[in-house]
Amino acid sequence: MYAQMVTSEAADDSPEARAFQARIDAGEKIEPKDWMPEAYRRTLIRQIGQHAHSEIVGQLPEGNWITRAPTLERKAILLAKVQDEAGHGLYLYCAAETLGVSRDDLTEDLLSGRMKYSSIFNYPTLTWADMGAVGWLVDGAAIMNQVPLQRTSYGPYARAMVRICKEESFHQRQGYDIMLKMCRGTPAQKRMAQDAMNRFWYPALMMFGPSDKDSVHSAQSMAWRIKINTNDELRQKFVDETVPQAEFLGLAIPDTDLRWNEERGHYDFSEPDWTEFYDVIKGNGPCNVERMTARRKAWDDGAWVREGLLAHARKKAGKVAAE
Ligand code: BYC
Repeated sequence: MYAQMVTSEAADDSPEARAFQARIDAGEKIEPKDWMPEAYRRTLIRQIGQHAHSEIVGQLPEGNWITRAPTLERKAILLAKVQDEAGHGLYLYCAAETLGVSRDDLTEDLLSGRMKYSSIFNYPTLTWADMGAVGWLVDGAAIMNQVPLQRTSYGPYARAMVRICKEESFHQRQGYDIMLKMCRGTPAQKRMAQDAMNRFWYPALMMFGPSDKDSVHSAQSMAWRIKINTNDELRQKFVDETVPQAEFLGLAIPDTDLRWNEERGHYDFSEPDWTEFYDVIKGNGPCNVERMTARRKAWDDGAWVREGLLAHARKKAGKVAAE
């Protein structure tokens, strides 16, 4: 299990590593068959694998509302969005496989708790307005993080991100559209929208990861251009872009310290509760157990499909060898 090996990004000063870093610094893409430091490969597997798991687990909170969408049109849109998330997971697992890890190993590492997935999906979706808040804030935060990743140094990851970002933009717009309808609806609908905003604001800020001073991997990942921006840079950008959108909706951001700072040219805002964040990523969030139970069940229920496909592939390979 490779997850146990991902402990540190050991410094490598070999001539190969120096030539590799020169390629990164020149903005070249690294491709699967190119030489790469072992720690670069492992960091990518960790990040791409966690990203893929997030897309797959991320289907659950929204899947919860497919049967309860208020109109046929909303249901069709939500269904398409959830299917898109499955597709994103598959592109990302394919990108991870080019680094020599199997999808089964990655799944086992997710189900055993050795690999993480985004903290945000451990929060419940309690009302239809949450579908608006998830699309607007969660996909909005995801895009903020993923647009720069289109320029990440590893070719297969960068190319997967191009398509994912196109689809995430549609997801964000559909979420905002739900919020707009609710905010212009009845007072009860507006209250639901505000309640969703109140519950999702800080978990959305947590999606960018711990503050820079506590981020373990950022420095090395940025030197390798696996990450393009720091966690705090992207969080700030998200706040700056989201505040005017909330104002347009007439929704209050649940942060009494939020205000425009003329000198910095940015909004000042309160940090999320980092104790809660670490608790959630350790497995103690409101829905961690439910999410993993659902994924385990899907994996176990799908065993016969995997076995059937493998038997078919083996039979076909045997036939080809005999010919
Ligand atoms: N949740 O050193 P740091 C989506 C972990 S979903 C859980 O800053 P790094 C979508 C981190 O892994 C969005 N864990 O780490 C899908 C590390 O622990 P390990 C998914 C988190 O990697 C469906 C430790 O904390 N997007 O798109 O440099 C519907 C220290 O952190 C989180 C991606 O995955 C978190 N929020 O930076 C809608 C984007 N944050 O691994 C939407 C790709 C941190 O040492 N990933 N941790 O045990 C990244 O850009 C980076 O991995 C992160 C973290 C910015 C998330």
